[in-house]
Amino acid sequence: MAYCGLFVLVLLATSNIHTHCLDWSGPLRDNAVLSVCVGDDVTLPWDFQTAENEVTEDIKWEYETNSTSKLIAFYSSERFMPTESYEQRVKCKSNGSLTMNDVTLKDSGMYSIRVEVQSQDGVSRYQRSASLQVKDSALIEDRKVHVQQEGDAVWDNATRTFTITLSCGTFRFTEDRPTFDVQWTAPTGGTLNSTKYSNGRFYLSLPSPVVGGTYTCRIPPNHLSHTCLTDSRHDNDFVLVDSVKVNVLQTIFEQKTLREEDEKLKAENEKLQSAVDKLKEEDGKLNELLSRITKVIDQCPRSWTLHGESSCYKYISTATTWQAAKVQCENMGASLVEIDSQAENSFVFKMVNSKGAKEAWLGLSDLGEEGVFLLPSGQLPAFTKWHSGEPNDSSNREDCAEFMPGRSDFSDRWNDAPCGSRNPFVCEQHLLY
Ligand SMILES: [Ca+2]
Ligand SMILES: [Ca+2]
Ligand SMILES: [Ca+2]
Repeated sequence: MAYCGLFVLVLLATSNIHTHCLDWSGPLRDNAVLSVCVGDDVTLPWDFQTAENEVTEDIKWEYETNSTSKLIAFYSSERFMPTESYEQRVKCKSNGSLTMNDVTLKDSGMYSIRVEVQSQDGVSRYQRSASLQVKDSALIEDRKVHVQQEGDAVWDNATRTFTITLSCGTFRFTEDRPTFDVQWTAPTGGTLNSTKYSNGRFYLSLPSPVVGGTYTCRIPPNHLSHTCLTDSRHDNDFVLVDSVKVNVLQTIFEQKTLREEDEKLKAENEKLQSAVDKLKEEDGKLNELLSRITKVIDQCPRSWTLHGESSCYKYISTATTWQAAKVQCENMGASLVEIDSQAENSFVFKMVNSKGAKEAWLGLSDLGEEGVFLLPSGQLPAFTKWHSGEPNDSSNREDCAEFMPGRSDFSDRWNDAPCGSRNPFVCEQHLLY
């Protein structure tokens, strides 16, 4: 080589411009880098002309990586011969140049041609090399990005969200996994990330509220595949999401959900109501049972008489002043009888009348304030049955109420009498329950 270069210089200097040396006529400079995409055909344009005094003895085309060196083709008996592993893909294009069809990522590496020529000066060897960089062409046949909306909007009852899914593709990566993520642009100008990748398509979920407008998908510009697009104008595509349609759908779905929830609530309400009814029924049964139990358990003490559901009565025949009678009842855990109803009045009157009492004390007096009759408990009576003209506080000294069975005109009606008089009386004891 150095000898030949020097020879050319010498020839140029003597103005004798004639090729006495192998000439690389192809456009490719030595150690050039060739960029191609997966699936492309590539030409290694090492076209050369031998000088008049040179005869091609041998040509070898080789592929090299860091670890291996492989013969692609060779020159034998003035014929071009691809090696077995390349014979389907490699063709001689012209003298020295060759083409390789349908390149794959595995074809990346260093390619070289070694030429051996014979002249009268002996054997000369020439070499050219090129680096082949195969880019991952991620796209399908038409090498264009396609964006579309995936079916209708989907409403999720559980989360009450409304989703529209867009997809961008279809990609075919030489490895199974995507080597990049596409770039999505929202109508607002913001960028969005794909939520899923499947079978060559990137998916973008738009959650509610969905913003209507144009969504764009593109391959990242810095990715190698970007230059493998057939036309850079097709490096992105867009889809229009109709905001009016989305809003109408959203409203319809929300109303449907509300209706369903309403019906669910109604059903639950009915269930609760029937549970309440059942409880009421059981409560009634329990009350009935309780009153039966009470009747069995809560009986009046011996020598006391039950009347109504809640009181026991005892007639004390010993004539006593009203106040002493009151204390005596209290000492028995009872009170001087308090008449609360006509039924009780009749019962107590019959009791004292049957014992032959002429008069009998009742638990009612105006000792505290003249004219204001109170029960021993201090309460105003809920029921009274004074005889007409009574209470008359005769001689200003009548402050305690009594029955007067001895006076037939009084019947079961009441009179006020001097508290110091001595009368039989009735004590009333309330049953505890
Ligand atoms: Ca009473
Ligand atoms: Ca009085
Ligand atoms: Ca009186």
